[in-house]
Amino acid sequence: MEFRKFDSDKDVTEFVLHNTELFEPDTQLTVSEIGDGNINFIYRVGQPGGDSVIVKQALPYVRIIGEGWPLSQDRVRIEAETLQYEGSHCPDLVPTVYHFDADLCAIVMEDIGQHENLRHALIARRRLPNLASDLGRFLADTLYHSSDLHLDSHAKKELVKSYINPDLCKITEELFFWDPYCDHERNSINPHLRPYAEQLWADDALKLEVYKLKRQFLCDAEALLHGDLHAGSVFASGSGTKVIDPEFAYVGPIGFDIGSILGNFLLNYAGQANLPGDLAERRDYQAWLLDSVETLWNTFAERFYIHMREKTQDPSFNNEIYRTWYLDKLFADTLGYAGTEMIRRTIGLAHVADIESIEDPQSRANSEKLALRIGCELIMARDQIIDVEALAQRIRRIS
Ligand code: SR1
Ligand code: MG
Repeated sequence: MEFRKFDSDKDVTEFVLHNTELFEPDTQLTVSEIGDGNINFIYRVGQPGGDSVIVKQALPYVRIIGEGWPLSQDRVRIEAETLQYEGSHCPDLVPTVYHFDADLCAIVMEDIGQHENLRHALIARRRLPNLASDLGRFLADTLYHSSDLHLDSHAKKELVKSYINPDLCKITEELFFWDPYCDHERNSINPHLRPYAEQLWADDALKLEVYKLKRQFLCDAEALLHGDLHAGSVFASGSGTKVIDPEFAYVGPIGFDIGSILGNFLLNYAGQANLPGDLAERRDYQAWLLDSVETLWNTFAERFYIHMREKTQDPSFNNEIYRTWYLDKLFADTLGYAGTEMIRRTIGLAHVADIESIEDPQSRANSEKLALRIGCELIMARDQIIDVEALAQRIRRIS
């Protein structure tokens, strides 16, 4: 069958009814288009007041740009397979995939509508008790089991092969590691921040470190990454967490995933300096964000270390000094990628509402300056910050 975009509600409901057994065949379903992302079309399909599912369809281009930015639809196969892989290790932390259709480039999956998008939750200063430990567990379990520490040599190479994702990787290569470090037409810069962006473009020492992180992103096939683990890719509630949207998945450096999500906690930290609301409440929330960063990293590190010590087939990991060196390296990579996420979300193409929703441009620039300062520091000092407590201290000092 040839690809065609769903062109009516009936088209979408028939797709669900024909391909799943979740509803009786004659059920009247309603459809609403709920996508607010940059790339795809997302529909909620369900019985009014009853069960519902999500349908995601990938078009051959970037939704917000149009046909001028073509994009491989293989991304939706990669997303479906990644969700299934992640679900095999953390079934409670990802939506269940009910059906994947390669011709229509569409997935039917569990509706996680009872959870809130993490970005909105962070902006509203909600405290989510399980969030940081859930994310640490998600990262440790999905990354460890897709790395050379766990897989045998042939299985690992097969994994690399089936997750070759050049179009989506190219977006990251450009938007993370190139555009923000020059006066690129895709950048979007608050006029009050422009002198600081220009200063950054002239900072050769910083750019050298970013080139090194980019080299690692291009070459370091360490584990199967989610590939786009920002706050918009996480949904959370008081009782649980769901990670969605792994269409950027590929086999890359472990620190990229951990750094991306930590960078988003810190972007919210920078936003809280100037978001509306009581100052004491915002400061308390910043403290909660730093605690969450610590819990996330510590949960990841403890779990990953136990996997290394108890499960790996690679005899190198019988050596404790090597295990510790490996975790220290992951921490430094994490800090570097957190820094690049913060910088690209501040002066690059895709900004975040945590800062963008600050109405007054001068106050927004103050949060943006803080994000740039933290981002640069994480990149430049990533080999000197010895642990996550030292990281939190350093951030408190900067702000
Ligand atoms: C054109 S895509 C812009 C950004 O949206 C995605 O979610 C990724 O984060 C990408 O960098
Ligand atoms: Mg996305």
